[in-house]
Amino acid sequence: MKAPVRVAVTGAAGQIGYALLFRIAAGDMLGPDQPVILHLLEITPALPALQGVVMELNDCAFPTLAGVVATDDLNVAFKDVDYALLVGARPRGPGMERKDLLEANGAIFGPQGKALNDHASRDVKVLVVGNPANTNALIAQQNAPDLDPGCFTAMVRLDHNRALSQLAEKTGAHTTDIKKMTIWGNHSSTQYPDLHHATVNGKAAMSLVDQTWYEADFIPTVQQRGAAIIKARGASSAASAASAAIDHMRTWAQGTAEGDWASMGIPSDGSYDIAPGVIYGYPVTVKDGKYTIVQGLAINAFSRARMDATEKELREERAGVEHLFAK
Ligand code: NAX
Repeated sequence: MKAPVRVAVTGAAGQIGYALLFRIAAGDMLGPDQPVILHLLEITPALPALQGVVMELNDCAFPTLAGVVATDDLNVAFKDVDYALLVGARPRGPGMERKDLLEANGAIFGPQGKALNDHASRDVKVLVVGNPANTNALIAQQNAPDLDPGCFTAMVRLDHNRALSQLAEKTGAHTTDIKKMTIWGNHSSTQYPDLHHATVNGKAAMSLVDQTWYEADFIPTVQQRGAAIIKARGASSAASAASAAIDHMRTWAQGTAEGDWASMGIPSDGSYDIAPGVIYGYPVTVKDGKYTIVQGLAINAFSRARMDATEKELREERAGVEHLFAK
């Protein structure tokens, strides 16, 4: 067994938290030889429920669970953490405008960014799941001036996995037969799931499906999948979101397979003419804990228009939260 690492999870008593913590503790995220100490953050009223979750975690007697810290104090939650999964967020209430939502989440992710800045490991890997995930990640990053901006990422892996599942079903393949799936942009309905570079058993995905299915079926199904789950289940995606968060962190820690890539929401460096700084979904390869944007992909006019539309939304969101950035 390796020395334990510290993993913070916020919103730990919520429904994604309940699907996530047991898998992290079981070694699904960092491997069966990597013990973890969980740092669980909740708001004060949820601490009794969180205690119940801690009791259950202990009752699993996981070989890879080396300790649990449960707290409502940011400074305790992020002390020396190597990984942070920021799940807890303010949901959109009735009549709430996007501006109010961004503002309410700013009040959560600004202080969390500052606490990570002050207490976390210097190469902490931060994944924001709580929506609006990309812009929440930006707010946290902009309140953590002493950390590398690249420490902050947002989750588009659920969209990536949904796209794999749709394409696998359409082509009669398994998701593991598909390589080079890409989600560009925002984790919102403007995201662009791009099949132009994907392969199924080595064949170009676009040669196996027609443009009408791609445009009228595949893209909207992936974009609207979250709403479809809420309609069917009466609650938002939880187990699949938790699974995607595990995938995102495992890829970041352990790397991408040769000949494949993953989609991650990361700070734009201007690649593919996306505004620098916004947290944008890109295809990335990962090696030794560092992600690199896949370069040189041919972008046709269809893709360009969709990549620009989701970038525009992210620039607008950024303009709405700039006053929340640390000076
Ligand atoms: P729940 O409402 O079940 O749980 C959220 C938990 O966060 C609650 O226990 C709440 O007490 C806690 N919380 C709220 N403010 C907090 C704070 N300041 N510090 C610590 N904890 C806090 O929501 P759940 O279904 O678990 O979803 C969590 C977030 O994930 C939501 O914002 C949701 O929109 C987002 N999602 C993101 C997805 C993605 O792909 N990026 C997909 C799934 C999900 O919709």
